[in-house]
Amino acid sequence: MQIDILTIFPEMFEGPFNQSIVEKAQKAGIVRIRIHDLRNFTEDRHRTVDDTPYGGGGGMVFRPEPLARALQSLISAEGPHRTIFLTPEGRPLTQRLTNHLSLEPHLILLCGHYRGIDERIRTLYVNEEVSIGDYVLSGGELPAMVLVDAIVRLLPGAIGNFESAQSDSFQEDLLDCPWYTRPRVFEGMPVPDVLVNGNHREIARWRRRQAILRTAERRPELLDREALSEMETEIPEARAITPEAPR
Ligand code: 9D3
Repeated sequence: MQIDILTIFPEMFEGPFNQSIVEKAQKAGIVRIRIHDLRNFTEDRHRTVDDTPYGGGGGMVFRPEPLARALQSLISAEGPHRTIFLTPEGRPLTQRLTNHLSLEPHLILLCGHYRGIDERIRTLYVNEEVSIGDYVLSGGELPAMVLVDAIVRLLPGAIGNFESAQSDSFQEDLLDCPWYTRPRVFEGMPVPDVLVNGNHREIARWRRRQAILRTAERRPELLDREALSEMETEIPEARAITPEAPR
């Protein structure tokens, strides 16, 4: 997969992409990530990326020409691409969207800013608008890093054991169960007996039950009909927590 990121703050990306899974995936040739400074696509002496909005109003707006020049240079003749604009007005990022995007051969990420961008760039060049949640950040750079991290770990070979990415929390709409390691008793708190008894069928049942209970308590909206019917038959406590039939 090829990922191109267009930003006015290229230095922000130096840390996160040179650590852990994303770094290893790049070294293994699973993904190629390139960061591009929007200012390199300006043609004036002051490398101006923004201008005042038509019709007045407070802020500034990214000029269309440097954006178009940059995006055109990133669109490759070889294969298809998808241009994603990170903006608070985008569709909320979910695991489902991440899964779809991980199948794309070439993503171009455009980082938004409080300044906004000329609407014609959205119409002419942007295929998808994505937000990472309903809170205000100072730019689309951190959201772009979040999106890249979520996608790259799904690419075949990026995680030693691909099974672990597939069975993750949210992949199946359930929160994770509690986990324990040694010592057997920590600050007076013992590890649940079921986990040390060695009955693996019983352990699997306990973990599933804990995951359902925790989901019912913390994120009842995640429980689908299937989990609900399992709760109703096996775990009446969870039924009491869940307020309404979800979805
Ligand atoms: C006046 C409306 N503001 C939106 C709430 C303007 C505005 C503020 C901050 C527009 C953009 C930004 C910077 N944020 C992003 O570019 C951004 C973002 C975010 O703030 N939250 C969640 N996801 C994203 S993706 C890009």
